[in-house]
Amino acid sequence: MPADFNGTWNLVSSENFEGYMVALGIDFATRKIAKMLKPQKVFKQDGDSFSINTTSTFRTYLVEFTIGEEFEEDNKGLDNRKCKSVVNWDGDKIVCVQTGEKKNRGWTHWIEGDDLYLELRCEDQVSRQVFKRA
Ligand code: VLP
Repeated sequence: MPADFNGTWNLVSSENFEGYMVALGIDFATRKIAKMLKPQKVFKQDGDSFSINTTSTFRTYLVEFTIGEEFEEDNKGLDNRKCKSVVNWDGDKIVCVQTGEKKNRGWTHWIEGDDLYLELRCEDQVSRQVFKRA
């Protein structure tokens, strides 16, 4: 049985989100707003099919994918760069590789206890976020 990410998750802590946003080239004014946000993630998972809807008072971002199937990602409302993305299982973690202009871009999600973890990577920056069930 693979991990079950289904549910609604609220951000409770964040580390080095600023460094990640700088690496992505997000402007100062947008970073100031973005780092105050407490986004919520709604995961819908049916086997290997996922949607992750990240919502906040400022912006919303929806990504839908099937494990192992490459897709075009537009990152609209984030850095607006397009990339080719693919998500795979690594044990009970889901690991996304986002191939495009930015080196070493991607993210990993996993569950530990009752918490959802997210590691965001871009170039030499890593941000870690923790979410709790709503
Ligand atoms: C953009 C960069 C903040 C900052 C400005 C907008 C949508 C894994 C994955 C789903 C992400 C999180 C993206 C963070 C990009 C910050 C608006 C924040 C709320 O999540 O769950 O694609 O990539």
